[in-house]
Amino acid sequence: MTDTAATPNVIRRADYAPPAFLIDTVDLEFDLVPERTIVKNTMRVRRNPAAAHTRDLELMGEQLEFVSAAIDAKPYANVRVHDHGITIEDVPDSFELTLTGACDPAANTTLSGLYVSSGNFFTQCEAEGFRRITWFLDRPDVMATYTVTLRADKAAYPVLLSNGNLIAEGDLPDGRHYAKWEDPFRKPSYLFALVAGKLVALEERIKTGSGKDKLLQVWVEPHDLDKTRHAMDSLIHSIRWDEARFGLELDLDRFMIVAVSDFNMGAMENKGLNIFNTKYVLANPETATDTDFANIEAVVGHEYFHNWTGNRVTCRDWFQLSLKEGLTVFRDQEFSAAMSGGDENAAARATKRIEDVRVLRQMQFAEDAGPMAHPVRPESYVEINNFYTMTVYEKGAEVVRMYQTLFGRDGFRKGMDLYFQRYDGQAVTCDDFRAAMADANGCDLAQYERWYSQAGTPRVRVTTRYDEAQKRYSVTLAQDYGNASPAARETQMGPLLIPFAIGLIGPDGADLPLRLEGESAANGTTRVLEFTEAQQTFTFVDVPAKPLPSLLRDFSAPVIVEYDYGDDELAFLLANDSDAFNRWEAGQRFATRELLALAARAAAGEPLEVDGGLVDAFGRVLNDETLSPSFRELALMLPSETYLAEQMALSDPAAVHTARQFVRKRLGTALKADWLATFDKHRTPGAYEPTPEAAGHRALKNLALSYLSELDDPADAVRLATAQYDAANNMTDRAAALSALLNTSAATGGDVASRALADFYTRFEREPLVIDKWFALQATQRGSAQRPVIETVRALMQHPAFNLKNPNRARSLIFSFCAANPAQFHAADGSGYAFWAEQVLELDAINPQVAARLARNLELWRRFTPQLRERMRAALEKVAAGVKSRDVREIVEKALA
Ligand code: B3K
Ligand code: ZN
Repeated sequence: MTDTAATPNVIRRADYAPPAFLIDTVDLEFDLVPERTIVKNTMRVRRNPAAAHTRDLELMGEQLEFVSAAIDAKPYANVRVHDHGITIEDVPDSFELTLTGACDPAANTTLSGLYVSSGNFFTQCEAEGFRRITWFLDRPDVMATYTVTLRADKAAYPVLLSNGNLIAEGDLPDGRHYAKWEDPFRKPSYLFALVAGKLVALEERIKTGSGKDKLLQVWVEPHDLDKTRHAMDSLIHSIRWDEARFGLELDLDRFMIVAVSDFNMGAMENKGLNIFNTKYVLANPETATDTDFANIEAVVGHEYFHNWTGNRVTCRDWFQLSLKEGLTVFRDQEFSAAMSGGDENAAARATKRIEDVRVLRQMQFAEDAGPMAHPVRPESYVEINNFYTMTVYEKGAEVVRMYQTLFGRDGFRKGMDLYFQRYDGQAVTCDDFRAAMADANGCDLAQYERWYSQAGTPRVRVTTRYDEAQKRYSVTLAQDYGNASPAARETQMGPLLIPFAIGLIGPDGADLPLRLEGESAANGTTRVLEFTEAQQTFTFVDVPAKPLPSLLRDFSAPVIVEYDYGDDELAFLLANDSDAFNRWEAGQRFATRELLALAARAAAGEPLEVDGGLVDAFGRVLNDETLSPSFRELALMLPSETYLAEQMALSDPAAVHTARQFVRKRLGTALKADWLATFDKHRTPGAYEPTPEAAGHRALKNLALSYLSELDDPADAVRLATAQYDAANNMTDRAAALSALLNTSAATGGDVASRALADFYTRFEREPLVIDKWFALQATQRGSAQRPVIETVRALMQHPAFNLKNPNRARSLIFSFCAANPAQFHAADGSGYAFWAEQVLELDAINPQVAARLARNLELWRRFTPQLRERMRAALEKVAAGVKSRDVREIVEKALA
């Protein structure tokens, strides 16, 4: 891949060229010392027969100190070391190259490459961290087999781990020791990993489906060993599920997970040696919430599933990132649905689907509406780490899910089987995946490519017509992108193939059998329409009475549906739709409409009043015992302030906050007796169990508590929350009680939370992940004119437990405030933006990847009210003027362009 002359920093998909050289084997020797680690790298290199001839070998390298070079074991002087790598001049066609260099892991605060955390060594190589360890063709289409020797002081680093199998270990002079690892599978450099330090493991031995013995280990610091069981169980469940659903077996004799507390993202799928943020490994009932337990299961699954989708078949270049990420997110979503009982139980499956769609709509739709909008397969980037996005992951997962919606589970499985049959051991493209799906199902998927190449969120406008005399019901679908952002608009070429699932509901609330014009008989009550034109009409016949359409059932495509439902129709769907997703959706539409109308009134300073129909509809859901508690909790939660603000022509977070609080209070007050009864009924006495059922009860009970905390008279909420806080045997209930107390304090201007807040800190002082929650709860609390949260946040920055260098801690305080407390962050005086600019610049000097994530928080600035918009622009310009890293620069320049 080459830079173009005009815009030297932009990498373009169109410029892909195969590597000039191939590297078949890599032998790495590490002498691990925190301030100066020596790396000796011996590679078998040859010219790539499929590439144009070049005289010199160019290898990438960053922040490395050159020590020596040799070709075929003889010192080699024709080398030039530069900022971005090394040039080995005039090389033979095939040779052994040895490069020795040094790096400084102790000083590496970027957490990319080799670094030290809590005195132990860890690596992070995806996407381009390997070049910070040694010089290499650090691109995913160069695949090699690796042998790794680690040498270190035995007392300080008793455990030495790398990818694959341990083939030798022993003592060395001067209190040192070594371990030698061999990974039999070819892999790209981004999957390399090593870990060294004082760690202990929970171990299990299992047999895979074909009867082979496997060793599973979860490595942590000694005091965390009591929090590893759930991660181990999640790993075993993942292995079993991938065998059963996709026929994919664990291919290595040993599979390791290691937890580290300083980590830029969630986890990393290094071959056989997954490295995880502690947040996605450590859990016991006292320290982790139900959500944490579920997230651990999902992330352990995700990284494990990468072993096939990502590692065995990898990406040709980073533009293909969604090939592995979209597919693997889809797989982890299906795994979590199965674990929650969703393979037998449609309601449990819908719960998972609702949670995933909520994330997609809140985060990915917003991304698609702003300056960072890009296709699932981006066309260009400045810094690849900025493209590990909601679009590549979550929209990418939807694009994979639609194959399954079109072909069914069996057809999807055929496509997956063909994909591995064709491409195992190779670095391939999104087109290759699509070809496997098309060929396995005997289908032409040419049009489907647009899902990979077009940015922006498609809109489907629906109009319907019932012909009483002919008993015909026609549904006309029209697709476009609405007023997409300029970044999205330039990618849009034509209509998409949209699988549009639909049902028709009769006046009695039951689904009607569906027969499309031209069919001989009715067939099912949900049909997936293949919608391929800009506009298309589908006609149902034998429709006895005017139905109500249930549109885009189970959210069958990542689009926005526009249809003019009346309030009574939404209430009817909320009460009757057989599609649990659309039941939830009807309630959300109803609430969103009401909330947006109220926000407009709040912005205009007009008095507020809530429609009685909404309160009644919510009351019916609350008391509907046929619905699972987890579904009721989701249906009764109002759309988030962030989502609502994005639906406004001009985002006005203060007005949205006023409207949403008003509705919360009204629902709390009007349904008080029901909330109290619900709270009581859904307690989970006895030992804590992280099962989906028990979690559903806790979620509904704690939602009741949160509505009660809105009441003018706080007595009930304070009594119940205090008792729950003191008696809790699990973190879900304790944190929910504390959150309710904080909310009541804000609602009443009182101070009923301080005792619990102080108790929480002392109780969990030695549990960093819980202290993260303590920071986050305060950063996201409701504020008031008298008590702006920014002041609390600034005070907490001075707390001895605050540490900007630890990403989890920075996220718990700074990101929580900037991204999850919109009403306070968007304070009219611009104080939130000034704080944001300061923190982005501070982080930029420490850890550009983390800084760039925070930098994205203002990218939708043009969509806000004029007063806020100008203050946001000023903050962005401040960052643009002081930024050092390529990561943050790309974000702010795109935002300001
Ligand atoms: N593949 C890693 C993400 C790496 C991010 C690099 N900035 C985790 C995952 O998606 O499984
Ligand atoms: Zn992934």
